[in-house]
Amino acid sequence: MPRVSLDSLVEGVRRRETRAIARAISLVEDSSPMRLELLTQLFPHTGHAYKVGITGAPGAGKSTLTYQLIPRLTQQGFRVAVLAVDPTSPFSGGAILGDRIRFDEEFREVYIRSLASRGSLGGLSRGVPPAVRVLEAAGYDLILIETVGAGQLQVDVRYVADTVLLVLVPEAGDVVQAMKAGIIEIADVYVINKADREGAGRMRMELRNALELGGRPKGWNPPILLTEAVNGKGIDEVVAHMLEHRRYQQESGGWHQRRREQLEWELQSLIHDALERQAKTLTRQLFDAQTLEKILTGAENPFPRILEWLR
Ligand SMILES: Nc1nc2c(ncn2[C@@H]2O[C@H](COP(=O)(O)OP(=O)(O)OP(=O)(O)O)[C@@H](O)[C@H]2O)c(=O)[nH]1
Ligand SMILES: [Mg+2]
Repeated sequence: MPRVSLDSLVEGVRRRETRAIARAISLVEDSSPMRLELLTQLFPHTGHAYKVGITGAPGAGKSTLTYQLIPRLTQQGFRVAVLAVDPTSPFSGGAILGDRIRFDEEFREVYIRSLASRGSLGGLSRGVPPAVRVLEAAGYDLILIETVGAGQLQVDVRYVADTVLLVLVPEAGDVVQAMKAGIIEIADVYVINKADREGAGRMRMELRNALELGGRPKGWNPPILLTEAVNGKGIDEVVAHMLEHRRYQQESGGWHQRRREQLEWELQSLIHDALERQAKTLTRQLFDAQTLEKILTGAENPFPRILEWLR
């Protein structure tokens, strides 16, 4: 893209034009060097948004909760955007699309975007930090990031969010599942949604016990809240505890530490993507068609070549 159109793209983002934002996010989602040029220009306008991760098993009620949070946060003066990290699973892909339409109709001021999967599980949320920068440059100051259930992806949310909400449902085994996925330790606020169903109170106790056994480090004591997202019940408390967690971190110095971890993770992801591109080229350089044939017949050993390159 020529310089002029990159400049006008940045201007469009700064003016909060929906099309420019969408275009910019697509550009930074891609691992081309172009994304770095765009990020270079956006950087001075970024870094200020409060990022909230909403994670949990498929169908736990993350989107419904998000839908309930938006008007309350807007009322508090936040300019809200939503990123839904979509693992393009046949179960959730449609749901996110459906959500989008519903969102778009009701909240015209709110920007909603799903980020596509790029294959590998670990790479799923790598598009999030650059997309966040685009949204920040556009003036959004609270970004809700919905990530669906697979283990690594859920855990990665810690590196993109300042506050992580874990949405559980009162079903036998949900706490155990979350523990196995390694998500229990990283949540800052626990939400037991669908509290209209039986067993929510029991689950709260079960979770509290699990957390005590886990021996969390001293400091923030994560609340366990009951909600009925479909009925809007308990949502005000979620907002209050979310913002309380932000305040706590800012006062305790945890904020700065966490931001540094996020930054390192973001940069590592970018470098990882860049190296991945280089790996393809390098492989072809080190191993041309003729060499591959030789290796297949056993006439040549491939590994010393890589070793030599490493040295
Ligand atoms: N009974 C009950 N149902 C709820 C509640 N909250 C959400 N649901 C329903 O649960 C279903 C899933 O809700 P979603 O908000 O789409 O869940 P999600 O976690 O975003 O789902 P994925 O994005 O597909 O992982 C929907 O049918 C909701 O109406 C609740 O508090 N009680
Ligand atoms: Mg959803």
